[in-house]
Amino acid sequence: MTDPTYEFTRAVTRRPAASIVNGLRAEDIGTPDLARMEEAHTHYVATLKETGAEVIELPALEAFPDSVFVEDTALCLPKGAVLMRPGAPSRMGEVAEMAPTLRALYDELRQIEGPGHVEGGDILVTGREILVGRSDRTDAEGVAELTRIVSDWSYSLREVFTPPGVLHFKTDCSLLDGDTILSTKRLDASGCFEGYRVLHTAEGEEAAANSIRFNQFVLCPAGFPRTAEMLTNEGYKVVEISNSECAKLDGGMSCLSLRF
Ligand code: CIR
Repeated sequence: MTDPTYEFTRAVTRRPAASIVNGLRAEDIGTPDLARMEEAHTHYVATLKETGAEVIELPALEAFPDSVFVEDTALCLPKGAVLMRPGAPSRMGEVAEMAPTLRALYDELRQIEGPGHVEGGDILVTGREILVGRSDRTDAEGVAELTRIVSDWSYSLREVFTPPGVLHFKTDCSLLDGDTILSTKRLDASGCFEGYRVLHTAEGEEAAANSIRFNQFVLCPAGFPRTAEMLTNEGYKVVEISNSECAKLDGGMSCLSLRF
C-alpha cells in the first residue's frame, strides 16, 4: 500500500528567474541572490530525484518574479488537479503558465474561476482530509469554490485558521506522513490538528515548519538544528537544504514544488 500523502512519483519545479529580486515580501530583509538561490534549487531538485521520482523542471519565467514558488498555482490530488487563483495580483498569470503541464498529466483538471482566491500554500492534504487556511491570499469564496470541486471527487475539506502575520497556512506546518504533522506551537494551539500526531518545531525555529515529506526524505530548511535533530530522532531521514534566499521572499520548502 502506498501513502498518497507523501509517496510521490512526480514533482514539478520551475527555475528561479533573475527577476526574483522583485519578488513579493512582507518585510525587506535583503535582496535575494540569484546564484545562491539557483544553487539551493539545484540541491532541492537533486534530492527529489534521488528518491526515484521524475522531476519536471520548467524554465524560468522573467515576467513573474515569484514563479519559482510553483506550489501556489495548483493543488495536485490523486483524483485530479485544481488550478488555483492566487490572491496576489502579480502572481495570477503564473497559473496559465502551469496549466499546460498539468493538462498533459491529468485527465481531471479543474480551475478556481473566481471571484474568490486560493493559493496552494494555504492547503495541507493529510491522510484524512484537506485542510485550508484562510489568509491574506485565500478568501472565503475561494475556499467555497475549492470545497465544491474537491467534494465532486469525494474529498472532505475543512477550513482552518492561519495565524495573523503568517503568509500561508503551510508557512507554519507540514505533513510528515498521513497522520503526523510538523507544526509551530502557535498554529497547533489553535486546535486545528486535534486527533493528529503533532511534532513541534523547536522554540525559535518556527521557520523550520515549512518542510516537506517527499518519499523517504524530509526536506528541511537548513539552519534549524534542534528541529532537524528531533525529526531524526523520530526516525525521519532529514535532508537540509539552504533556504537563505527564498526566506527573503517568505518562501520555504513546500512552495518550490508540486508533488503527486
Ligand atoms: C509570495 O509572497 O507569494 C512569494 N514571495 C512567496 C510564496 C511562498 N509560497 C508558499 O509558501 N507556498
